[in-house]
Amino acid sequence: MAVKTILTEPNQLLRQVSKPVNKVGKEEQQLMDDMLETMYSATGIGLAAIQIGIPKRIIVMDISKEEGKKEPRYFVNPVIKNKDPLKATYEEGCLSVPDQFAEIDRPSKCEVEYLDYHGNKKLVKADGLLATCIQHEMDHLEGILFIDYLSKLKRSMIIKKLSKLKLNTAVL
Ligand code: GNR
Ligand code: NI
Repeated sequence: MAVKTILTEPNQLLRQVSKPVNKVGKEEQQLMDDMLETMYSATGIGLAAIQIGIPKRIIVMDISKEEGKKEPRYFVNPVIKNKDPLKATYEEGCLSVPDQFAEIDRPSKCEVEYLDYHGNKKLVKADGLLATCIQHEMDHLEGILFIDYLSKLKRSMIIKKLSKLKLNTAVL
């Protein structure tokens, strides 16, 4: 297992559409292990493979609240089967958009079909934070970030801030 570098906006890789996985094998499981370790070390609750530069349709997540109790979840080739017309608002953040937060509306519930860590087909009925997080992560698979739902002005201000931050860290 290894902690990988998380890509941050602006980065064209984050805009790539990720490719479906043919088979959940050793390589994919190793990737999921690395993603989980990377996510925990960054204290995130979810991570898509593209955030560490790998354009595969793989997501890891852990939304457990209890300190020290790990509940890792793995989603390979997730597909949304059903979205509730009712929307819910959450304050979202993203490890690829550091220190920026915004309230985002998304369907409050959804059903997602996916393959688990062992390649077994699963269906989850998600609501609350799980529903929000799955949809946030599935956006990453399409090259979409939560800031894309903001006004052009808000989005460009955030991207400008992050570009400056990158320039500063590059010269340090
Ligand atoms: O750590 C994260 N927290 C979070 C909070 C609200 C809505 C979505 C998220 S996902 C984010 C980690 C991340 O960037 N995943 O792609
Ligand atoms: Ni994110």
